[in-house]
Amino acid sequence: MTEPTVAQETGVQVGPDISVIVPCYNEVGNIGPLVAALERALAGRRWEVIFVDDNSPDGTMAAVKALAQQNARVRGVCRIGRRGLSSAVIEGALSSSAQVVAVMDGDLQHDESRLGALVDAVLDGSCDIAVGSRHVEGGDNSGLANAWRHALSDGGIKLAQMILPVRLGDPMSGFFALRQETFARIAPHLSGTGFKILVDLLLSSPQRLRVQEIPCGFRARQAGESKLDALVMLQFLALLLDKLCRGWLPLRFLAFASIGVIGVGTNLLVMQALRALGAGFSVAQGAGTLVAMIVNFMLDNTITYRDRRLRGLRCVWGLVLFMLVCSVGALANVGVADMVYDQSRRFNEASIAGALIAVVWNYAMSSTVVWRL
Ligand SMILES: Nc1nc2c(ncn2[C@@H]2O[C@H](COP(=O)(O)OP(=O)(O)OP(=O)(O)O)[C@@H](O)[C@H]2O)c(=O)[nH]1
Ligand SMILES: [Mg+2]
Repeated sequence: MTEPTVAQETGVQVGPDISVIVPCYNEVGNIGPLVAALERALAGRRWEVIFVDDNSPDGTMAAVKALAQQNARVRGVCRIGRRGLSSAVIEGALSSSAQVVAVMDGDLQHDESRLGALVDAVLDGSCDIAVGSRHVEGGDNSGLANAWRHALSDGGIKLAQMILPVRLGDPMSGFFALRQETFARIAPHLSGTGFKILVDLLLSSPQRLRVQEIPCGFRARQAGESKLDALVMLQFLALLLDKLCRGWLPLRFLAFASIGVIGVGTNLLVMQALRALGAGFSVAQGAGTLVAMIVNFMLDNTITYRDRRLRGLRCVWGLVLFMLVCSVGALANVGVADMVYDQSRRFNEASIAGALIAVVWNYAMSSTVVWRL
C-alpha cells in the first residue's frame, strides 16, 4: 500500500475557498486563540489563515509555525526588515489562491463569527467588498481602548468619508472580505502606506466598488499591545494626500526634504549656541553639522523610512552610512554651487543649485544604501 500523502492525512484534498489574511506584529499570545476561534466560526467551510508577520521579536512566527505543523489550514509569511499593516495585508492576499480573501486583525478585536456573513455577501454577488462595520445598526465599537482612540477613529472616519467615492459608515474598519481576483486587480494601484488598507482599496480601485456593510462588534484587546500611534495618523493623512494627487506627489521625498530643512535649522541653532559660548567658527560649525545629521537620521528613521526602520546595530551602522552619504552630499553642494557661481555670478541661484543637488543625492543614496529597498 502506498504511503498516504499529507493532504490525505489532514483530509485537505483541494485548496481553500477562503483565505483569512491576518497582519500581525508581536501577537504571540493571540495566535492560538485566533486559530481556535476561526475553527469554530468557519466550521464546514474550506478555509486557511495566512499570518503575515514582520519578524516580531516576541516569537509570533514561531507560534504560527508550531500551529502550522499540526494544522494544514495555518500558513505564515515572515517579512524581514519591513514594517506596515497595509503592505503586510497586500503580500498575504496576493499569496492566496482562494476565491475570497478576508482581512482581520490578529488581536481578537474583530468578531470572527461575522466572517461567514462577510464571505457570503461577496460570494452571492451582493457586493464587491463586504465590510464588518461598527457604525451601522447592530455594530459596536466599545472595544476601542480610550477616549483618544475614539476621537482618532471618528476623526479618521469623517476625513475618509469626505474623499471616498462610496458611502460607508466605517471606512476605518480593518475587517472585510472581497474576491481574491478583485484584490489582485486593484493591487498594482495601491499605496500600501500605513494602517488603512480598506481606504486604500476603495480609493485605488479603477472601477467603483459595490460595498455592503455588515454590523459587527469590536472587542477590547486581551493580549499584546496596540501598535497605533500618532505617526499612524500622519501616515493616514499621507495616504489620503497620495490618493488625492493620484500618486504623482513624491511623498517620501517631500518628507525627506522637509526633514532636511529641519536639519539646516538645527545646524544654525547649535552653531549659534556654541558661538555664544565662545567656540571658534570651525568647531561650532562642525558640531552643528554633526548634531544636524544625527537629528535628521533619527527623524528619517522614524518618519520617512518608518516601514524600513533600522533598529539596534543596524541603526548604528545606518547612522554611519548616512553621515558618509551626507558628507558626499555636502561636497557636491559646494562643488556645484561654486561651478554655477563661476558661470553666473549669482549668489542665491548658485546656492539653491548646490542645495538641490545635495538633497537629491542624499535622498537617492539614503533610499538605496542606508534604508535599502
Ligand atoms: N505585519 C504587521 N502587522 C501589524 C503591524 N502593525 C500592526 N499590525 C497588526 O495589525 C493589527 C491591528 O493593529 P493594532 O495595533 O491592534 O491596531 P488597531 O486595532 O487599529 O488599534 P487598537 O484599537 O489600538 O488595537 C494587529 O494584528 C497588529 O498586530 C506591522 O507593522 N506589521
Ligand atoms: Mg487592535
